[in-house]
This record gives sequence, structure tokens and C-alpha cells, in this order.
Amino acid sequence: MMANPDGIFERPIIGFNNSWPLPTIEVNRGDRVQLFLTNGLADATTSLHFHGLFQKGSNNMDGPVGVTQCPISPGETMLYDFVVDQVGTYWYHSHSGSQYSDGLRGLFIVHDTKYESNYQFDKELTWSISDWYHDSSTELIKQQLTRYNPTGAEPVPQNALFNDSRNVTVPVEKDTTYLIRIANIGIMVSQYVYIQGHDFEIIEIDGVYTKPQKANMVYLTVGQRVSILVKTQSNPTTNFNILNIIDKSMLDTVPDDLQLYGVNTLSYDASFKSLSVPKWIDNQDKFEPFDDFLLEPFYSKPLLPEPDHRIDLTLYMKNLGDGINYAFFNNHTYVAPRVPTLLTALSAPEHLKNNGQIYGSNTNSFVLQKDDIIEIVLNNEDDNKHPMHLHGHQFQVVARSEDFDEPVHYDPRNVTLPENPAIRDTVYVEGNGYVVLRFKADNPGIWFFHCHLDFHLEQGLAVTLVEAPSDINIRLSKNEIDICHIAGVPVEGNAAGNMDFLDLAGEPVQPNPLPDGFTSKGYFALTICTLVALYGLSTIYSYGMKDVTNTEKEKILNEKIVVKNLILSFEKQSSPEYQNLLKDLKKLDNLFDQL
Ligand SMILES: [Cu+2]
Repeated sequence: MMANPDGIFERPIIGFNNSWPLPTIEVNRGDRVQLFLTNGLADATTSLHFHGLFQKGSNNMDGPVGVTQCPISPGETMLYDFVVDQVGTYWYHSHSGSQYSDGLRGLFIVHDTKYESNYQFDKELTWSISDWYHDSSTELIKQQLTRYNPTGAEPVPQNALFNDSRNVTVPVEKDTTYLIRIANIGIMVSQYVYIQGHDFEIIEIDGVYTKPQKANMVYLTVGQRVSILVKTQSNPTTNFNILNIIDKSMLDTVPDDLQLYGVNTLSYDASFKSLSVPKWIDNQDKFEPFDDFLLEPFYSKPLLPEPDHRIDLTLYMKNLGDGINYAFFNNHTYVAPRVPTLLTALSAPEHLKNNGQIYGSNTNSFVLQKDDIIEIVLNNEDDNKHPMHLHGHQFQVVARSEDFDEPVHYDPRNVTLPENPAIRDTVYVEGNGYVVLRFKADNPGIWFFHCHLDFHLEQGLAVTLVEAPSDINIRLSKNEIDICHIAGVPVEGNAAGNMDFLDLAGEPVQPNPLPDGFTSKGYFALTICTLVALYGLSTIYSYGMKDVTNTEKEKILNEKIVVKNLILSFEKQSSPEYQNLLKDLKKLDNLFDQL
């Protein structure tokens, strides 16, 4: 169906039952949810993830394709069936590629008066914020994952939405306290939220109610939720602006026509005027959003003890031999296995379930033992911020650095850990900084830990936690098995789909690396030099040209490698371009010999 949420551009979006925006699903703690998802798309597979829900005992309902389930083919229906034993603000979204940017996302709220009665409020509101693109998710990924985007620059959104719209009026009554649940359901940029003339109290992050903290601005990465209590004024004479502001530091370029903020109205009276938008709004360096590292849970839980198992992850971006910019943890960019990892765990013989090898060499799999205290130390060697999300758990955020110009790794000797750390399911790590998380491995299952900035996930920024695989007590339903069969995905075997679980022949792996000594920018510059030199093309990007300071001989050697790569990438050997490349390679050979 079509929709025009930003009022500028009508585009195809993915709705439910011929309707969009998607409904907010509200349930009570303890409810059993059954959601029949029929894929009505003509040409794409799908799935649904309930972000933040533990799915205890129902790992197969978690949703990420390739991790816990097979893709749902067009025309097929999958039943999502699970019991909710949590409280607070969550959301649901497609976990099939970056499809949720096409609109397949909504809020999911779990009520429990035991928790909510800890706070005084009269009414409840929900606000979603998100970035919005005019291109479809498939188009965006094409723009992101190409050798013509060697620096991995993320597509820039066209707008910032508020409740899937813009210029929204929120009618309020005076002298009333509102509990407002805010969720960033975008795919890329974090946003600041500010309500003119109204300070508030933060009382929840990511499904964890907190001790109230006074604030006037919150910052939400994609995937994060915050609840605030706002007391309206007693004698208002104007309306006030609610501003949702894109964090422009996350944009590679800021196009002139991009409106960096949305202006919505907290409306006391339709006849009132609004205040003007404050001048400081353009000065993001001066913003002081509440530091959510400091939010203590309402029912505080002491810092988990020293870990039994520490996972060290070093995050960086790098180009591989196909010229595309990928995201890495340690030395691997995530490549989905042939068999969803949960199905591998369920079908493996008992004595191999704890052998990490069977889950594949390119899935960044870590096997965790039941009830171990796990610590994830994530050192970010990239200068971008990354909103990291863990499925199946809420973790303690035990350390988080500021951003740095050069990478600074976590050193426990220099950091004092909080006594009652914040607990949540999505946290950002700053550029060149680190974040340290702890949780108890008390939820057997296969849980994805990944960057929620969807372009980065598509670039492979994910690891697979294989938690207590011998204790996963799940029998796949006939419905789930049928979905795999129809999608042509095996329901048993290792990451390669082999029943000899230690034989990984044929497993999906990442592309080959660039030849030795190439930097990504240099590589691209050389490709461009080659193209420009050899084909007279002069209008391609000019990234990184000045990085090339090689001697003449090295230059030619490099060009030879690039031309060889180009030759290897050609499918049609009969094409004149292919023949030209062969000639050029010969020319380069001769030149090289003469020097
Ligand atoms: Cu990221």
C-alpha cells in the first residue's frame, strides 16, 4: 500500500490488514500473545521480532531470519505464539534485512499495575520517533553496499517522523500528569526529544522502570525506549513545541534541504499560539540530554559479580576484495549461515551442541554455559556511534566511555563500576570508545547481539550468542518447519547444512580480503584511477585520491591487481569491456616490465 507520512513524498510501505501506521499492541504481564503474520508481499520474505522480549522458552518466536527462524515466503503465514513475563515499553519490527524501514514496525506495551503504581500519573501517551526515507529498504541497501561507496557512508534520511507523521498536535489537559512512552523506531539516526516549557522525570528505559530522574531532554538511539512523567501547567497561555531532533553527528553529509528536527505541538487550547522554536536548536554541541548511564532501576539490582566468561569484541569497518565496506567484530563480518543457528543447535548431536565450530566460522558464534555471568567488552575502533542491541536479555551497562579521536580500549584498572548499574537492552557505544555489559546466561537460546543501525547490521555487525544449547527445550511446530521447506532452507544440519556436523564445506563465508597493503580508500582511488586512466570515465567519486603516494612501479602493480579483480568480477566474458580489460592487463604487464 502507499503512504505519505512526511507529507512530501508518497511511497509504498508495508502495512497490516491494509492499514498503516501499524497498531500499538498493548498487553498485560502474563498474557499469551498469538499473532498470525501472513506475508502479503509479492516479492519479499519477512519475519517479526519483538524487541526487548526475553522469549523465555520460546526462542523460536524471536524473529531474526537466519538466527532463530527461516524467512516467511510470500503467501505463507507464521504463528508467533508466546507468553509475556515483562513490563514496560517495547516494539516489534521485521527482522528480515532492513525491511522495517518500509514501515513494518510498531509499539508493544506491557502493563502491570504493580509497577505502574509506583508512580503518580493520570494519563498515558505513546510517542514514536523515527527517521524516514523515500527510497525502499532494498534500494537503500543497494546504495550502502556497493564498491562505489567505499567509505560505507550511510544513506541520509529525508525526514524525522513523530508518531509516523509530522507537525503532530498532541492535545493535553492542564494540571495533569502524563506518562509518555517514547520509542525510537528508526533504522539509522538517534534523536533528541525536548518539550518546551516542561521539565520531566525519566522513569523507564527499555522495559526497566527506574528511580525518577529530572531531565529536560532525552536522547534515544534507534531501538531505545524511554518513559517520562510530564506534569502539565496550571495556567497555560500558549501551546508548546515538542521537538524531535536528528543527531546530525551521525550523518555523513547534511543536505541543505534536510529539516533536522520535527516541530509538534503540546496543545492546551487549539486557539493558543505556540512559542517560537528556540534559537539554540541549531547548536547541537550545546545540547545536554540526560546521561542514561546514570539511570538506576527502580528495584535496583547490585552489580553482577566478576564474569565467568568475558567476550572481547573489537569493532571496525573495512573493505573486502569486492570493494564493499563491511563491519567487523574481531576478524569477522557476520554472514548468515545456511541453516538458522537455532535449528543447528536443535538438530546437533548432544556431544557437539557445545562445540562452537558447528555454528559456522562466519557467524561470530560464542557458546555460553548455563547461568554463567557473561561480560561483553566492546571496543569500538570506528569513529561512529553504534546502538548495540542484545536479544533475549536485559544487560547491566557497567562501563561506557565518552568518544575519542583515536581508539581507546577498556581498561578495568582505570574505571570504577557503578554499584547499581543501568539495565536495558539497547545501548550505544561512542566513536572510538567502549562499552561493557554484564548479564547472566539464564535464558537458554540463540540470541543475536548486533548494531541496530540497520545499515551496519547489513554490513555484518553482529555476533551470535549460543546460550546453554543443551538446555533449549523447543520443538519446532509443523508451521515453522513448513515455512523452512517452502523457503528452501534446511531444518537441520550445521551452518553449512551438512549432517556431518564437523564438516563445514560449503558454509557461507565473507568475501576475500583486499590484496595485501591496500587501504580501502587507496583501493577505491586506484580503481578510479584505473577506470579514469583506462576508460576515460571522469565523473565518478573522488574519495581518497590524495591517499595514493606509491611509486610508479607500485602504482602499476596495484592497478594490475585491480584490473585482475575487475576481470574476475565479469560474468560475460564475451563482452567488449571484458576483452578491453584483458588488453589493458597486457599493457600494464608490459609497462611494469619496462620499469
Ligand atoms: Cu553500528
